[in-house]
Amino acid sequence: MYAFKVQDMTCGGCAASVRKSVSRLPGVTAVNTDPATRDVVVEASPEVTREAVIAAINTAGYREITVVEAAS
Ligand SMILES: [Cu+2]
Repeated sequence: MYAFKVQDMTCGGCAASVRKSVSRLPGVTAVNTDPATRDVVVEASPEVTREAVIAAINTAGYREITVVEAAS
């Protein structure tokens, strides 16, 4: 699981764009986005790297990304 804060994901439209782009990565099984909290949480198989997820968020047009370390 990867978690990020995407500060420039400010509305439902942004959240949908991020979800769509990240969902396209092979191995990604779930993407949850919350524009109110700026949270993006991605469930993926181990071959999916954090960098690949960040690149997909960039591709959607969002750049203000910080990594949230998993609590577990
Ligand atoms: Cu928006």
